[in-house]
Amino acid sequence: MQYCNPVIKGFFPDPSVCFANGKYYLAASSFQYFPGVPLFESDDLVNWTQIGYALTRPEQVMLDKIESSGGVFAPTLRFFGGRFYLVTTNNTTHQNFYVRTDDIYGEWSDPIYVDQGGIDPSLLFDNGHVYFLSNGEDSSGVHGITQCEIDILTGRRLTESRCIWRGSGGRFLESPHMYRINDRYYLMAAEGGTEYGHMITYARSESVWGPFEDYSGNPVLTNRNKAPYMIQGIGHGDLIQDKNGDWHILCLGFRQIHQWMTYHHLGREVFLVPVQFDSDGWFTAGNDGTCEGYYEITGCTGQNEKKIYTFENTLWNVDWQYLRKPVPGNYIFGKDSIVLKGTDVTLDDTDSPTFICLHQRDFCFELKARVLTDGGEAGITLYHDENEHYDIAVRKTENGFEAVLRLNIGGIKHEQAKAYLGGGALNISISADHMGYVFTANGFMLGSAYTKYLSSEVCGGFTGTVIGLYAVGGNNAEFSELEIKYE
Ligand code: 6LW
Repeated sequence: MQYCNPVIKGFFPDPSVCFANGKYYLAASSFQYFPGVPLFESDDLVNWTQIGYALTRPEQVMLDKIESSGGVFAPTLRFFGGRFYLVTTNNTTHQNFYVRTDDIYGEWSDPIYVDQGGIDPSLLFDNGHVYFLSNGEDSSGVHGITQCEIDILTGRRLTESRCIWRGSGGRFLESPHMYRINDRYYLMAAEGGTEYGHMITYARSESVWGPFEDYSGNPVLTNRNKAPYMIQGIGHGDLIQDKNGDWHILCLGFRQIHQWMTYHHLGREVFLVPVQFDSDGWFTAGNDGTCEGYYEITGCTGQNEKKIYTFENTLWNVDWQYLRKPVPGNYIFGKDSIVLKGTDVTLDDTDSPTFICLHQRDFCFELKARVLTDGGEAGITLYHDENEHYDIAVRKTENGFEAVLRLNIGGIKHEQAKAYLGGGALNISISADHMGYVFTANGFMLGSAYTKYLSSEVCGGFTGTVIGLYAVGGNNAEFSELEIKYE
């Protein structure tokens, strides 16, 4: 069957994948969002359903008042001996740690810290040993992919941290994963930085400590010379063999808003690329080392994407996320509605406003929602970070309630339009395509805004656009009748 990339749309970067109990499981980065590390399951590597998060308790990860794009960086998900392990970095506190669980649908353990620096930690379980890899400096100050052996029960280092590979020469060598395949060790990594020059490279060795021989065709996968193709930034991936014996890389990439507009606002998404091993045990990926939009796969019978998101067909603890360290008492969950209690913390603060979001999953959607507030301000925000967000809301002023559209771009705060209302209720619609958003209040168009100002090229950082419900100002705001319908 032919499938279409990306296989997970929207801001779910740095995918890592494992196979357990007949299913595939995938983890992604989450930065300042809580709960941390979204988890997905799949029967066929093409259709992915979110099942929850690994870091569900504030005690597991410090996100309080952290910078945007700080917090939880690239995770690695592994399954060994009936147990799942999820290793990641809190890049704000510069700590590498892992959590574990026997039930991926349940709670994960408290963090177990590993005394090795760098980011993008990974684990290899091999022959009674557990190796911990990250990018960074080894004990002698050599920079590259660094490895030590650990005691998996305690996280204690059993060896020195040693640099085992310095990459193929690209900048930002990161995302190491080691695999043992047919008695060889394959070390795959990313280079070039997570932008247009991003790429995947690898080397192999007879020993887990090297020396590693570089693949002569590196980079094995990149779209860096594929402009003006819509799919760019391909890199940071994990290798997996499917149930039919075929190999694939699940990696990140992003979709530009237009062939000649090098902006992406949906964040880095998940792409599935076929891998072929040759008779000498070297592998190639994609089409001459590039990632395309469509590939064939066996063992998959159809690609079924969820097109409509409502309060009724999403789960509060599976699909929704907050910023940083949310105050649980400010969220009252209903079956088909939610009440948000606004505080003084606003969307412009690097703190935890009363805010709950879904990721924007594709370019084109029609959103509808109803909000009723007894004061303050409440509405919907298309949010990239505290500096760049578009808010449509109802707010109370001295003269009564009004609908407002506020565009925040790099410190510029512009109120596009205001309309006086008879009360605190507002029907909001947002219509989105590749280029822009159109905002409507009670059937009247308030204004529009470009998607490109919510892009990573404008805003910087590692996150993508999310659709947030929010309340500010000591109010109670009820949201109901939410529908986000993707094209
Ligand atoms: C991540 C690094 C990267 O840790 O971006 O794409 C960083 N690669 O490997 C943040 O996602």
